[in-house]
This record gives sequence, structure tokens and C-alpha cells, in this order.
Amino acid sequence: MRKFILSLVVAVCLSLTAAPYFASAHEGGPHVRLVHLAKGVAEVDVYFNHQKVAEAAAYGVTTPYLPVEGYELMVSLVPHGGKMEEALNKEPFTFTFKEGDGGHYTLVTLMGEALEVVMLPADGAPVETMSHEGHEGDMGMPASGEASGGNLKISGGFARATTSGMSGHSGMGAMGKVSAAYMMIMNSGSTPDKLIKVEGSADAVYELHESKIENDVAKMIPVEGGIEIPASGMAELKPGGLHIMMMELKEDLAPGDTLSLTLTFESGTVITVDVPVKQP
Ligand SMILES: [Cu+2]
Repeated sequence: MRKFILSLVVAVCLSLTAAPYFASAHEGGPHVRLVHLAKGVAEVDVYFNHQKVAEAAAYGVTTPYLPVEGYELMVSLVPHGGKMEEALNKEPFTFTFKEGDGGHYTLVTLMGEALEVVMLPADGAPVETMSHEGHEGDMGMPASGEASGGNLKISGGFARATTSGMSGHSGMGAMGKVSAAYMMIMNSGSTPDKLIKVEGSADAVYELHESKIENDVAKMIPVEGGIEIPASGMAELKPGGLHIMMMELKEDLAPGDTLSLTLTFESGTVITVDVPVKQP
């Protein structure tokens, strides 16, 4: 027995020396979500390292962040209900992470000449998962937070309930009631676009902002020239980052309300999206 314990200790020590992050690989390893933006490709089942991790992902759907076992990720996309051998990609799309990487990444599937999967840089802290479902089951039809137009698709849109505040907006003085709206904007086109203007159904001043930390102070600053939506990529408006700011709101936004936002892009595309209002 003692011998057994001793060899166990040695084995653990060896594995710690060989791979210092081994112990935390599962919990602390990379997390990856996938956005299905391959136009013309029907619902797919998503396989990570030969394991099915998501089912029936339709165009425009974003999966939750999924943990990656180890530091190599092979992605296969299979027509929904099909077998792994029937994958749309003959060779798995393979991504290698640095050992110890605990980042959160977004993969985007695209349809160019052929099916492609590209990985965007690490996203930073994960935010609320923005998937197709994910609505609280309250009465009535909650706003979907989704809409599309031209090459652009919006999903996961929501607004915060109003707070009366001025914090974080140094130098701007009192702003009355404020709120912010967030969403994911995906561009399946081959040219970049830019969100340049937002108007909404609530009477307020609408601005495009970005939250930044400067000298340990959280600040929100207006985004000059609009928010870029890269070609075959996306912009994520999320708490702590880019957002649509509403100031001097003349009415309250309460959880359960719907706010209608009209987004104008540089390309001329105009999209109106109804977003649910959630607890701040
Ligand atoms: Cu702001």
C-alpha cells in the first residue's frame, strides 16, 4: 500500500513538472464558441475533437462557450442528424492553443469558395451567452433581439433597465436617466461595414460608446467614426466594452419592456431590431 501511494505521488509530481497546467486543463483551459455564419448551409451539428458539442445550429446561431479538452481543437461540422463521417469538411479544422491558455475564443463558420472556419482573437471575459433560445420563459413574446439586413445579422440584443446615474461619464455632468444596449453584429460580406448611427423608440440621446479602463478608472468614451464590423467577422457590443448609450431618457425602461432600435450602417443598410429590456 505504501509503495502504491509513493508511486502515485511520484506520478503526480512528474505530471506537474511535465505539464504545469495539466491539473487545470479542463477548468482553466480554452473555451470556444462557434457562430454559424455560412450562408446557404443548413443546420449543423458541431463536433469538437470528435465529440458532439452542439446540435442543430442554424444560420446566425451562436453556441455557448464550450470547454476544450487539451490544447488542440479539431472542429467538424455535420449536417444535422448525420454521422461524423458525413462532415461537410473532409479534414477537421484544427486550431492549436498555447499550453495554459484559458482564453475565450469565437470561431466563425463562413461560406466563401468553400466552407471555412476562422478563429477570432481571444474575446476577453465571457459575457452572457447570446444564443437563439435563452429567453426567460415569461408570458407574452419577448423581443427576440434578432434581425438581419444586407450582409449583416444582429443577435443577442438586449437593453438594460434604466438607472439614473452619471457614474463613469466623467466630465459629462448629469445625464438624467441612462441605459445601454448590447448585441452582436455579424458581417457575412467580404467588405467591412460600420455602424454609424442609432435611433430608438425611446425618447433619448443615442450615442455609440466604449467602456475603457484608464488609470484604474472605468470610463465611457464616445466612439469616433462608428463601430467597425470586419468583413467575415463581427463586432460585439457587450457590458464593459462597446455599447449603444442612451442618455436623457424621457421614460423608464423596465424589465420586460421592448425597445426598438434602428441601426444605420455606412453601406446604407438600415436594420431595425426589437430588443428586450433586462434587469441592469
Ligand atoms: Cu456609455
